[in-house]
Formats: sequence, C-alpha cells, structure tokens
Amino acid sequence: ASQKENFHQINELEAARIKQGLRHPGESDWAVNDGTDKRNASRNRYANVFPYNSSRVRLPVVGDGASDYINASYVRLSEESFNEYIAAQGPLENTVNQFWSMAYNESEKQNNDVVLIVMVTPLTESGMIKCDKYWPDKENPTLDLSHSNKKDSIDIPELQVNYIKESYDDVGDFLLTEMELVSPTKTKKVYHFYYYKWADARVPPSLYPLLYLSEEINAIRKLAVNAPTPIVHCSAGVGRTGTFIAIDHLFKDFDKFIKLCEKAKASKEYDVVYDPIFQTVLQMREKRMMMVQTAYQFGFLYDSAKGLYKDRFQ
Ligand code: PTR
Ligand code: PTR
Repeated sequence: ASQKENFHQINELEAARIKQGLRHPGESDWAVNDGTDKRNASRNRYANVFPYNSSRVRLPVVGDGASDYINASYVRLSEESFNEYIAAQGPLENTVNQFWSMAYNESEKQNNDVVLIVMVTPLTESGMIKCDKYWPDKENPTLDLSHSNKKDSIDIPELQVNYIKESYDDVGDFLLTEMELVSPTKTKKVYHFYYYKWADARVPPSLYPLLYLSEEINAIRKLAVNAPTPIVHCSAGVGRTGTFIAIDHLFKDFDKFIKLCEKAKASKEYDVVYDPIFQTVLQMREKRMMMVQTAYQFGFLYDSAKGLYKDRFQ
C-alpha cells in the first residue's frame, strides 16, 4: 500500500473510534462529550478538535460546578515516563490562566520544579490569530493570574508568571523565553521554546530546527530531578504538535529507530503496522484526534527518516 493509503487507513480507524465515542458517551474511551459540552464551548479554539475524555488533562478546581476542562491530552507513547507529552491547543485569551494552571499542577504531580513548553505555531498566520500571546516579555514582565483563577475556581488562586530573559538561537529559528511560575508556596522555572516558522497544515521548512529543539528539551529533561513532561502546542494542538512529538519520540535515539525499521523490514510478511512511524502515529491518534493532521505531515516523517539515514551513512 502507498503512504497515502496507509495514512487513509489511520484516518478511517479514527473516524470509527469517534463514531463509537459519540454513540456511547458515558462508557467509551473515545467519548468527547466533555469537550463538546456547551459549558466548555468558550474553552475550545476550534469546533472540530476535542480531547478524548479518557486522556484529557484535568484542571485542579474547587467547589461544585466548576469546570476542570482544558483542551489538552496526555500522549504517552511507551511505559517510560520519558515518552510522555501533553499535547494542547494554543491558549485563547480566556484560557491563558487555565493553561498556566495546568502547567503548574502537572509539575506538582510530577514532583519537579521545571516547566517545559514547546510552541510550534506562529501567533498569527496571514493576519489570522492562531494562538493568543499568553506569556510575559520584556515590556510586560509580569502576568498576574489571580483574578481569573479565582473566577474559574482554580485551586491555585495566587499564580503569577514572571519574565526572566529571552534569547534567539544562532540562526534565529526560535526564541527561548525563561520565566518563573510562582505560587505562594513555590517557584518553578519555565523554559518556553517558540518555533514560529511552521504554518498550519504544512510541513516545516526544515527538519533541523526541530531536531535541535528536541535535543534542547531532552537535555533539560535529563537535568531535572524528575523529568518534566513537555507541553507541546500549536493552534489546534494536533497537526504540528503531533508531527513534532513524533519527531522527538522517534528520532531522539536514531540508532534505536533504525533497529526498529530493520526489525519491521525483516518480519516475514512485511506489513506497514510494524513500521515505527506508522505505529507511532497510530498510537498518538489513540490519545488525541488528528495528531499528524495531513498526508504531507505524515510524508514529512518518512522523508525526515530517509534524510537522517543518508546523513548518517553516506
Ligand atoms: N478547523 C480546523 C481544521 O479542521 O483544519 C482545525 C484545525 C486548525 C486543525 C489547525 C488543525 C490545525 O493545525 P495545528 O494542529 O497544526 O494547529
Ligand atoms: N535504508 C535502510 C532501508 O531502506 O532498509 C534503513 C532505513 C529503513 C532507513 C527505513 C529509513 C527508513 O525509513 P522508512 O521508515 O521510510 O522506511
């Protein structure tokens, strides 16, 4: 089967899952009714991208009737915690405090004091807002979330984000902003990587900045006492986010990747389901819909694998 047909197969499987989830909202792993609940409508950027109930991230809230909903999903790709990510939509103006509360709360659950955010969308594309500016900068160095957190009944009322410094990488591909996330009891260090050269539904102009990003975040993960789960987001949190997560997951240990490819090729009846790229996308799709959204993005993963293989052995 061709790459296109394989990608089509992944989409068909997903469509069947979503159908099942709609039919059995109370019991199916594929139900999305928390996301489609009218009460949460203002928390979704798009009317067709929702987290599955079973893998969605929940906000820490107090009191009856407060919504714990955020459009974000846990994406765990193997047993090792090093292979967990949070895939999220780009914050909206009214979800900025929810996004930071998620970051704080997840870090608390992981028992670390580092927050790692990877943003793989520009804020605007051809005049359209793809993500709201949700982090502080030199001009506005303090973001006080206490008012909105109280309003949303979030269990960390006094939360604040403070700008520390920013720097571009050598070739100006992305911006690293260092911040601190402060509650009355704790201060967490935030690394925010902003890659702004990748437009919606497209493939990135180059693989290399993404590999560099992957190295950077893995260096930080290794240094932290308990590795922080990277929060990866774009606009909808599926297309570019899924592609970046696949790249990080598959290529950070390229020797292992090659071994998996060889094993797949050596299997008696070669079947695409043994292909590590196919498998990874399939697995991600079980955690969040539309991960690696387009056939181009799917193809980009294969082209990248081939390119890296050539780089290494020629
Ligand atoms: N309604 C849009 C669509 O179906 O294309 C939702 C959407 C927007 C989906 C952006 C994916 C998008 O890309 P990304 O996940 O890379 O931001
Ligand atoms: N070049 C070797 C081969 O073709 O057998 C190893 C290799 C395999 C390299 C697969 C890259 C691969 O990527 P893909 O996932 O596109 O098959």
